[in-house]
Amino acid sequence: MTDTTRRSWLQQQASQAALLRLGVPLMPLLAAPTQAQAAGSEHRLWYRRPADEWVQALPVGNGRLGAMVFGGTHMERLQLNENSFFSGGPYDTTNPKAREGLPKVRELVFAGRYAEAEKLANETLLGTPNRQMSYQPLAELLLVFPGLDGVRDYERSLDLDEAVATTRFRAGSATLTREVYASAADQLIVVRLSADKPKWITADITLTAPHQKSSGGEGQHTLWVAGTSPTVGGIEGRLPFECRLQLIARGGKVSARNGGLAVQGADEVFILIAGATGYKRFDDISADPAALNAQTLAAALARGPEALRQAHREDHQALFQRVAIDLGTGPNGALPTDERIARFAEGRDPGLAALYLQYGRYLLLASSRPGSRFPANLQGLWNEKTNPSWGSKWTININTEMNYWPAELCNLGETVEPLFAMVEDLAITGAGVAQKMFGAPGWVAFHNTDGWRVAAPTDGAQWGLWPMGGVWLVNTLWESWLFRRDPALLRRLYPLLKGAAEFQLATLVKDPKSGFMVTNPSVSPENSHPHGSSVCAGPAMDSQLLRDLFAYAAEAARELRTDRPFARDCLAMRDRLPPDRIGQAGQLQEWLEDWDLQAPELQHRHVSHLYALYPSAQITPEDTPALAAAARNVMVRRGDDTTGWGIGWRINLWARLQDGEQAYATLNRLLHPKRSYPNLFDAHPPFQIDGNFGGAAGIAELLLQSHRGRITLLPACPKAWPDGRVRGLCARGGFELAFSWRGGELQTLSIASKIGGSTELRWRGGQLPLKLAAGQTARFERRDGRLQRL
Ligand code: FUC
Repeated sequence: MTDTTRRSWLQQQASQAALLRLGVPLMPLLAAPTQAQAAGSEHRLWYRRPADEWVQALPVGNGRLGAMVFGGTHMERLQLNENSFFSGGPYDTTNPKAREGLPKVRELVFAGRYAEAEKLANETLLGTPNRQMSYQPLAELLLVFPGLDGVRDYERSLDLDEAVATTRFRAGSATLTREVYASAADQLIVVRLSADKPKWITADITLTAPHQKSSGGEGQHTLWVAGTSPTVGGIEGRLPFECRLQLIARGGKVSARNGGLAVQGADEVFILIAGATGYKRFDDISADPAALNAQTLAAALARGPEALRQAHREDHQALFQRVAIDLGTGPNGALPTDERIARFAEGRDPGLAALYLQYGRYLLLASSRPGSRFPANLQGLWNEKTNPSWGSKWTININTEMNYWPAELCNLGETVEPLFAMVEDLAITGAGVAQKMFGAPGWVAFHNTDGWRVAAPTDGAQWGLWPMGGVWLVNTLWESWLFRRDPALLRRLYPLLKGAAEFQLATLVKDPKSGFMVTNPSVSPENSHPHGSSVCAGPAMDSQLLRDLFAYAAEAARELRTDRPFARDCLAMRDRLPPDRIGQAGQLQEWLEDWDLQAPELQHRHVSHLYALYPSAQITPEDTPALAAAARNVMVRRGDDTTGWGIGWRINLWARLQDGEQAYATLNRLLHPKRSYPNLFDAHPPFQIDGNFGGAAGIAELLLQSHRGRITLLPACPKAWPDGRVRGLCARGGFELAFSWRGGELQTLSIASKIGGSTELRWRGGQLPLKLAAGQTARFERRDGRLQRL
């Protein structure tokens, strides 16, 4: 067997095994390969030109180390990142003045003197300093290929299934191939240079870093650069880093030249790249990056390039291949990816939406893996700038949460692990803020955090004075419990939930007008109300988040048979929160008072008060039709023309409103050159990865929803995808599904329970209660116009 036929044979076996595991009838799902599959474009981004700009380069990542691959012919550039590399060093912005300022700010808010409240909050309630540290680029690898003539037949691609970026072209009489991947299994990035003729690899190799203090090499096969993080805003740069490479040349000659390495006439070359920092924890930077890198490279050398590649493939595919999706194909599917994006609106390329979902899964795997304490940041882990937009850190009033929306649904629960780690750290730093700034128990986090896990409010009260960042994070982690029902996960989550709830129980105050218990001060994320500020009391989103938090904390306590009085307090407080209200225009109200229509920015990108519709399920068309109609009213008023992540959120919201056509129209805004760069990175603009993840989750949400004890198949499948099939999506309650549809009608369904349990299945024209034992699969097929259990 050739490599390619062996590979596709292996893939086929893997997907057949997965289908058999799910008990899916093989015939309808293993029909003849589609056009896209035949052309191999199902999982590929590809281009006819090298990248001129960073947002044309292709990302690889192992959850900790990442590279952007430019694919130049005479010069290749790899821009490298390591996800713990932040400016500054351990620091704490807790502001003790807050204890004094807090009661006054509260009074001003309740007196309706919002602008004064905001001013005083800026003086007393913000962290000091009120700026956080930013994520930094690690290093750059440059490869210069002298003497290449007659370059032609160029193509570069990213194969999502192999997790390899490939550049291939002809020069002179040879075909040259360059492959780059980031291995989670061996914790390094590997570059392979090869040719179909011997002695064709000649290259000059240099390694540099924006924060470089020293560099060198050992022998003729190693290069390293080292330095420390920059000092920013008075926070001393103390985090050491090192990036180190090891060359393996087969044939030819290697020599040291101009601080780099020169390879002459080799048959094949491998460059192994390791990167690390001193980061151990937010308050401990004592790791030795040079020693870590030397160890990583020594272990890799001992294993050899072929073993590395195989380990990478197995590790990646075990996760990536859990989901397969086919939304049909069209003529534009055969075009290079940038052209597909430019022409998506023509409606001749349903496969691009499937690719977008799989790219979201690929990016999540590449930027969030167990073993790292850093969840996917605003740019995943890819950043070339020393002063990136919004610090390329974690904005936790939507963006970080959105990053994890596809995680469980798209069968990559493992990727949530670094988010857990970050929240565990925030529960420590946030306990300091709770105590020293609010005199409260538990923990709190506001709208942003950085690599040092800063939990105090930052930037300015207008954005930062939102004591719900931690709440939204734990509510996000709760989703993992809902999907997996893993008792170990619940035990780990419980102290985080409890601490978040304790802070809120202690700090909610009674609204003198309504008598409800509300947050004060707070904001409805980033949206100004008509009274000269965004600072307010009890915005709808806060109450929605708290309704979930208190319910989850009480449920967790009950599951774990602990803390009965605490659980009772949570439920009692839950009853005292303001309910969602419908305002004068029939809209779901954003604030306690009906200010919505007077707000200065009627099309604001944040739709915070729609949290109750998605990602929460407090509002659904079936259970709360009046509130669902009011949410819809907000959607129409706000409009869908917004930032990348704003569009990502709206796709999910339309999906929950079961409006497949509007969701699809919104998806068209995302899969458009204005909101997707040539490398399919989401454009806020600038690049922000949340839109990729929100969009991927949204595409899945159109096909499958599971909340409130029901699983709905094709709840909002747009007409543009009349026929399709999907395998491996997950539903809350520990279910995994495969299903196919034709003419928008469900044809086959296979649902497996991992842990045993009941649910209610719904599809257009039918519903059915279902109870499965652990490991049991139920299969259905449409026969005589009806879905029948086999
Ligand atoms: C919030 C959003 C912005 C941006 C930033 C990172 O402030 O309002 O649109 O996404 O986070």
